[in-house]
Amino acid sequence: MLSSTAAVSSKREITSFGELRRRAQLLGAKRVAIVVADDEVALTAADGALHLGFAAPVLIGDERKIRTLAEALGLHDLVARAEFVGTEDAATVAAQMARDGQVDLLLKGHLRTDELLHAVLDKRAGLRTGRLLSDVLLYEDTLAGERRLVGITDGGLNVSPNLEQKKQIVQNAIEVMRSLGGARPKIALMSATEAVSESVPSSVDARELTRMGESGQFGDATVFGPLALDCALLESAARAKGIEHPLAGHADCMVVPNIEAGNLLAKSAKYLGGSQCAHVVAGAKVPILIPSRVESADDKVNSIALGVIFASW
Ligand code: COD
Repeated sequence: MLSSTAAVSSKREITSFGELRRRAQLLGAKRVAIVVADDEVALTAADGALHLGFAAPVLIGDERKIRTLAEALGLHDLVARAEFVGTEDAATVAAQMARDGQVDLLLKGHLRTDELLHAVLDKRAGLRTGRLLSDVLLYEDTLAGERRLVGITDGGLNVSPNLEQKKQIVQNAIEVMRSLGGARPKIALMSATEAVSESVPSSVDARELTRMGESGQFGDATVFGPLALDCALLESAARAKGIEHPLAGHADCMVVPNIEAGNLLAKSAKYLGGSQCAHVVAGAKVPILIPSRVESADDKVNSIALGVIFASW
């Protein structure tokens, strides 16, 4: 990944999935490895991102199966223009290609998340950087009256993070939000209450992370909590509870206490709130996309756009 303040971060903040895709288009096609590519939705998304101009798909796995499925789906242009890499061990080969700079990001196809992550985390051949890997999901939020992309982390990887792991989850979230053009991302530390209580461990961790933020450990970002959901996203709720903080009601990204909370919150935004989504795993040598099997091709195109932007940041 380029660690620069290149074009994307200097531009206006991205506030919708339409804009996310347009910004990815400006960056040109990145090489997207589809890991075990004989997957209908992943192939459809790869085709979509190819035609939108921000992906050069590299289809990895059983070449005969991939071609047969893609042709059956009518994706003839994808078959003609994609690169094929035939292998029985797609996850290992994809990680190797990413390490060697032959692909720019990975998208999970027809395999389990943990199978892909084990190849990514392989000590010798994987994509470790020494940092924690964590997933940041975006949804379109309209609670404050205008549309914007809000993050939720980590509902995908880290089951029950300790304080040190949460610190890295916050750092990854800041990077992802900066890649969207947020100059000083506002990171909310989520709990069930705004009061710190020893009997609610997430509130104690939130207080420690807030102190770290105040002492400058997270650089140019506002990190604050504990906050409950209403006070993180609604200024009126924060005001009603007397919380005087510039972040309250305006969170750009919510750091949840554990995977269950993140998973429930993200799926609520999607299924109860009706938003599309996009998500990316940060902390590895390249962005990794681990969409769930039920996410639509549109969601996966959004995730590819996010991965392209994050890879270019
Ligand atoms: N970042 C960096 N390194 C990690 C991480 C991480 N998030 N998680 C584990 N590691 C390293 C450890 O330091 C260790 O060296 C090695 O990987 C193995 O760690 P274990 O034994 O703790 O973990 P595993 O091998 O049992 O599993 C690691 C997974 C990331 C695969 C696991 O945590 C997992 O399956 N997470 C949930 C993924 C998932 O299914 N999500 C979808 C549902 S929401």
